[in-house]
Amino acid sequence: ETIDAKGRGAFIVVEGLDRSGKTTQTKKIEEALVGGGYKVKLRRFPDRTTVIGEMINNYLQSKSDLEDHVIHLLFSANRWELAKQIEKDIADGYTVICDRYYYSGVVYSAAKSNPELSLPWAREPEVGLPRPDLVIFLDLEPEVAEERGGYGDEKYEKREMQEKVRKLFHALNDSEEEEAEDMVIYDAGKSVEEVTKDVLQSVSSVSLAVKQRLHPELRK
Ligand code: 2DT
Repeated sequence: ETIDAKGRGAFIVVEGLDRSGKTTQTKKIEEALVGGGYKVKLRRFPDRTTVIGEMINNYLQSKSDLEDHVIHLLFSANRWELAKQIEKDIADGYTVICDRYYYSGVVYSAAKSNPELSLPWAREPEVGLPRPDLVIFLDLEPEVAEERGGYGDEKYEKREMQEKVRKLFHALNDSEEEEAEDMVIYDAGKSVEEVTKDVLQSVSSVSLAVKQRLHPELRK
């Protein structure tokens, strides 16, 4: 079966806690889609290769300190500087698979429990970014994450932060917001193979629906 060259690609986001296997699953999705004849582009946020990305990287590695709103807006700006490219890739028929997106953006900032940085405030700079066709959330208990060899050294890789982030991801999924419509939660505590099997079910059906134009045009 050939793929309609004029059709758009799907926009698929993989979100999850540290150690949930996001990067592994992103690659598995890529392999499966390429094997299925799709054109695929991988992306990740933060994209540390840009000037803004370098500022984010310094912050995450505690080489610089930034006020909570400032770092939040830099993460957002890092998406905006690449948004047009994502739209173009999708319009050109690429399925874009993205390791983290603004769901992490909103949830990690809100998890800081800064009373002046609420979740609705955090959401506002993201309004108008391309909306994914599917957001996979790889859910993992922080205890299990620690059993997997512990967290790294970056800013948010602490037990307390991970617990809050996890709660907020679930709250987002249970909310009335449009984010909830796009999200599917999978148990990342299973083996890599089992998680891949689960994830590919959603990915296959969404990619096929987009290809067959059963999904709306890319939304904002
Ligand atoms: P990685 O370990 O996946 O590189 O993520 N983060 C990420 C935010 O706080 N806001 C955002 O908008 C994004 C995309 C999550 C690095 C850390 O950055 C956090 C973990």
